[in-house]
Amino acid sequence: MNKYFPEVSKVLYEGKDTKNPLAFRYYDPQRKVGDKTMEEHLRFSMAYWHTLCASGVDMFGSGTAVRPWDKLTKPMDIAKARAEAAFEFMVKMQIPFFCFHDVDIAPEGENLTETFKNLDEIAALLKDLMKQTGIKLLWGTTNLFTHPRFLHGASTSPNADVFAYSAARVKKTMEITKDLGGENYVFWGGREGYETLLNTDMKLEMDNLARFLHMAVDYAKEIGFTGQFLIEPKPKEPTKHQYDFDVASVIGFLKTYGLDKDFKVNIEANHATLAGHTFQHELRLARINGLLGSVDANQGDELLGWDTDQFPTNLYVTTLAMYEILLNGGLAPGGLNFDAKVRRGSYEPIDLFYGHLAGMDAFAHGLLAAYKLLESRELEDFVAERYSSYTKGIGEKIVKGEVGFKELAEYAMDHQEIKHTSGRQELLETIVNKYIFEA
Ligand code: XUL
Ligand code: CO
Repeated sequence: MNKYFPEVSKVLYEGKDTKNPLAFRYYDPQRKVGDKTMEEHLRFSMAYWHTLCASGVDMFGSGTAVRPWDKLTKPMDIAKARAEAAFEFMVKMQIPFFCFHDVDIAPEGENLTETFKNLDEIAALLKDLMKQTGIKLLWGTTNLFTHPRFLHGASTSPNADVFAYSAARVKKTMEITKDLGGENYVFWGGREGYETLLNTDMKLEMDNLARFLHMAVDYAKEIGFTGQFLIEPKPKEPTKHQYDFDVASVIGFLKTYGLDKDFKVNIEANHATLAGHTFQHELRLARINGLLGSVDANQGDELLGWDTDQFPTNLYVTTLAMYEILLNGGLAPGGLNFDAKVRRGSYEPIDLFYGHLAGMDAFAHGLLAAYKLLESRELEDFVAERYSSYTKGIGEKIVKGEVGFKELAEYAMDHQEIKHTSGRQELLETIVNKYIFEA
């Protein structure tokens, strides 16, 4: 496996002082952090679409990326070359998992029969490459948003034929995901939202989205697919308003429609910021509700209000993300999938290595800092003390449900002088910084 990236050999851990730009400074896969290795904690995954398929096209210009595997002419030959390039890349980068949409791995045919035939052929090749390398499938998903047939959505389309067609595509991708031993299956609601309420039956669309997900759960049971189902929230893009807006909306949706036992969430950092939340907020909300399943690791740009899908390099953010993930007891069977692409100006194949390396080291550093921060209990002890009024006296009675407004009003009459304590935000930020400096 040395055909598509001959200029790069296996990227290894060399430690923080290395001058080698193609070596890990922090990611040391077999290093133990607590009772797990870094590899087990982080469960890194490559996104097939950004790494193998993205060409660097944007609203103002055509593709710039130099991708030797795309030089062939027949679509199926390109698909095979992409698969080989993908595994060469993952082996060299020491990435143990990958994720794909159906259309990333195989071209669509003239009709469903041909499309499924193409998928079967490439899935067999992937299976073989997985066997040769030990690389595993983190999740599969179906692209129900690029083709014009999905212009009004998929399961939320006003056209029932689109609903049926979408079901056929998800059914097939689920079968392939199962066959490849995929550990999860993701639903990102690509165009499951609306542009204007003037032409939209919101109630029917949301009911249909739930019907579609119930059918997916039923079919998984029927074929014995035991992977975790995940919903990936995003507030907008491509539609003005997506139904899976953020973690809070998804929790409400899952509970309303009786789907909360079958789904968890796949949280993407850039989607969190588009929704006006921090990444940590979304991870926390999912975690405390028992729904944190997996992560799409990337970051946006502070000055741009769209989904730039950049490689994650912000150590403050990776540290606080790993803090939530450690408190979650890890992500398995989920993982950290780099839903990230190199910038249009970073057009050479080697830039794919620099991008993933930056993200892997940023998360490995975040893991070390977060582990020490948690071990110290500096934040936990502070927070416990801050809420200690609920562990005794009237607070304990509130928590235990022993008092109502009448008793509280009586109590308040005798306790009108309120004594606060400082929130000490700056002190706590200094503590977090200390663990980042020291990692
Ligand atoms: C789009 C996005 C998708 C999903 C999978 O913003 O994040 O790539 O992760 O469909
Ligand atoms: Co994503």
